[in-house]
Amino acid sequence: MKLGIVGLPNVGKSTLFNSLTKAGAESANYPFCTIEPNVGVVTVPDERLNVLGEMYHTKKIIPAAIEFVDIAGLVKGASKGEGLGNQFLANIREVDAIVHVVRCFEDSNIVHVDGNIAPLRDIETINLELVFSDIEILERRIAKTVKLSRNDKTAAKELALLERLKAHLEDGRLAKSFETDDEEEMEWLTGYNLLTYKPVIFAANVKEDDLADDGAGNEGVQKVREYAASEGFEVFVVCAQIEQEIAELEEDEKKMFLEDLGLKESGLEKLIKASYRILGLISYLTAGEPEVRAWTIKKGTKAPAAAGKIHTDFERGFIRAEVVAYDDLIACGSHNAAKEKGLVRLEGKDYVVQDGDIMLFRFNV
Ligand SMILES: Nc1nc2c(ncn2[C@@H]2O[C@H](COP(=O)(O)OP(=O)(O)OP(=O)(O)O)[C@@H](O)[C@H]2O)c(=O)[nH]1
Ligand SMILES: [Mg+2]
Repeated sequence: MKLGIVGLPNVGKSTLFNSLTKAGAESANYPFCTIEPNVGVVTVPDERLNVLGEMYHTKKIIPAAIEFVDIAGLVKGASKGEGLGNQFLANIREVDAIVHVVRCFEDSNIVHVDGNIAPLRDIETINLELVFSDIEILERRIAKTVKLSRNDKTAAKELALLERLKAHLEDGRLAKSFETDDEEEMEWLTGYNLLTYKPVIFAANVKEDDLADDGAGNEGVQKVREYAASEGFEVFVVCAQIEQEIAELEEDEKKMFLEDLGLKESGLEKLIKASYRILGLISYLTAGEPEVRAWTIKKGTKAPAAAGKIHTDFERGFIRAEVVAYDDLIACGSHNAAKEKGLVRLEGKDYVVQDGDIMLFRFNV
């Protein structure tokens, strides 16, 4: 899973990126601090892995991982070369979802490129730049398709789609709200990798005081929430600066620090949960003495495709899977005990893998 971070300059993107990835990217109080993209990987916290690790006396625990890409800030007119331009958006064309950092904190010491705190205006600015960047992609695609379309029906159909899509974006709307039930069109639309077709998670960056009530008392956050709800996007409230401090603490110190702030989980945990939700992801697990590991799949994935995450041979030569639900395994205390109780099932190729399933694949190639 890959997430790309966007937002205006100086809103806390790199601060958040650092707190998530501990990658130590440069962050400073001036716009356009980030020029070259920063890439970092974080592991997905999953308490179940540690429990399994103890049960199996495991040598190695491998959690699922998420890659973050932190890029330069966008300003109004970036598509026309303002600020650092918009070329760097190419670095996030391939991400699964976008984390859009919106400044919702007042601090006269931290420069806001547009002069004052106005979350909805800022969102609009960024959205428009993403839309313009998508239009550029479509225009290139149109130029390629025009010639082909003269004596190729499929190309002509695609050209018509491209023109409709472009008109939609030129109205200032996101590709995500473009409607079609034609399967071929849907496939094309997905294939263009348009930024405004991707799911968005807003990170409302607030000051420390706004954390305890999850931003309820912050008017800007409320507006972001309303907007996000209308588009079907997620919001999480975070204080990037505090997150950075939390990230530097040891595990037990972290818990105490969060409790003091009246929080149950860190921003990273909130973000990961939101990403899983928005992308429809779950984890299945594999467990044994050599390693305990989490594997990320889409909800609804069947056993062979899930096996393919481990190795393509597992999918190609899939015979069946031995499955036990995490809660059953823990309740029984061991794999053998679960087996005796009949809780270890044999499942075939139509089995839909569930979150927390502990899987063992039988295959033959
Ligand atoms: N008060 C306060 N300051 C913050 C917070 N988050 C970030 N900052 C400060 O804002 C400034 C800019 O932060 P960066 O993380 O570099 O911002 P950016 O969005 O990556 O900026 P560019 O790379 O220039 O686009 C730094 O001085 C941060 O310390 C926050 O939650 N509260
Ligand atoms: Mg930055």
